[in-house]
Amino acid sequence: MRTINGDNHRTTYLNRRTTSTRMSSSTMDMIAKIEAIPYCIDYAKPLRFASGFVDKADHVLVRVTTNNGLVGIADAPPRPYTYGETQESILAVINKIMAPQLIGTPVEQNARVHEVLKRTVGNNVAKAAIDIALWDIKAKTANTTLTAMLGGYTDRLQVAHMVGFADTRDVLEEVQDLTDRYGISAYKIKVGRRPIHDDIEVCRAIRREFGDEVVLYIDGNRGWNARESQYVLKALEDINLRFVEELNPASEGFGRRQIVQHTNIPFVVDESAPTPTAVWRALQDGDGSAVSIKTARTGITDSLRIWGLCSSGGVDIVLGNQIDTQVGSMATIAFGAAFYETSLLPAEVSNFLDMQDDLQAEPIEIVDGYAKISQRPGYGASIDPDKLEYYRLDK
Ligand code: MUC
Ligand code: MG
Repeated sequence: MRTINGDNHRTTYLNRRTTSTRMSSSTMDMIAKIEAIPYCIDYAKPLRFASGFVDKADHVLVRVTTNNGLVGIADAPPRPYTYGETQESILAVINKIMAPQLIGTPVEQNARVHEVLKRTVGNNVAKAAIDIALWDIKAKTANTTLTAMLGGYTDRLQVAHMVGFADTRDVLEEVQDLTDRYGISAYKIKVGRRPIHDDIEVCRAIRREFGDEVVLYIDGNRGWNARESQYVLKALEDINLRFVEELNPASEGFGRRQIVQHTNIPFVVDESAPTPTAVWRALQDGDGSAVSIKTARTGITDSLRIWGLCSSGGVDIVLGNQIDTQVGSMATIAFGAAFYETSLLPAEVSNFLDMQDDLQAEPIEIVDGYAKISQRPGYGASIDPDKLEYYRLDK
């Protein structure tokens, strides 16, 4: 893998640190400012799924600045139907609770940062964004990519696209378009509708039209009950689904475990296991047999803990999509490329393609079905200032 660590680069950077007029008496980078900026960009193609729909990215851009002038960035996508957070709640919890407690904390003291964040219950997405922005700074400070800093396994990931509810004909057109334009050959189909046969037909049609090589899996977002889920698994047993995800609520304890025990297809826990502790419990209790890691909800620090659990225990990891922008997807790509176990399977990092625009200045390119990490220090988030000015809601 190509690295960006030229010696000149590093020397220049270190010189800047020792001569900077902005430098405090300490050379340590400390959190000086945390900004939470609400913005809104419409989707060209809304995504519909069993627990909700998204027709606009009404997100929060989180920007952390250090006393030495380094800046880390992250995107926070509110998902009320999954974690209870809204754009307003993310702004409030960052501005009123998290930022005041974190200002002055050295960036390198990750454990201290998390002791502070832990004092606030829930608010997964707000916490994750602060964590990602701080890791962006850590990698910039080390003048390396986040991927290299974490593990450096590869420089690209195969892409899986999430396909929302639509008529079979529209779904086939969408898949054909993504195949032709980007070479994408892995698809997660949103299911969980009634009548059940609408979803069965869509899945069968994709397998029939696009062949055996396409990686196909389904995500029910808890839309069905255990009996309906069992029925669908039986009806689709000949189309080689790679995974099934959250077909019914995990709270249907007995029914969920029956499904997981009786299918050969790895059952992915996503919204039922949004923290490392919940993942551990879900695996122990038999609520699932594979795990979705979403950096938008577990940042880098807790995603590392989940990767540790799964890679040690031989559990498949899918890199999930929180209906992320390019900035959010870049964090997922950077994390996923760091490890063998997170780069084995296609990663859901392409749904920004359905947005009308994006804040990211250097767009992610998907070529032959793969997305590459950015070679810039950090994880590659770069904000176009004019677009931010245009789309921000707090002017
Ligand atoms: C997914 O995998 O479930 C839909 C809702 C949400 O929170 O994430 C998305 C995708
Ligand atoms: Mg899911």
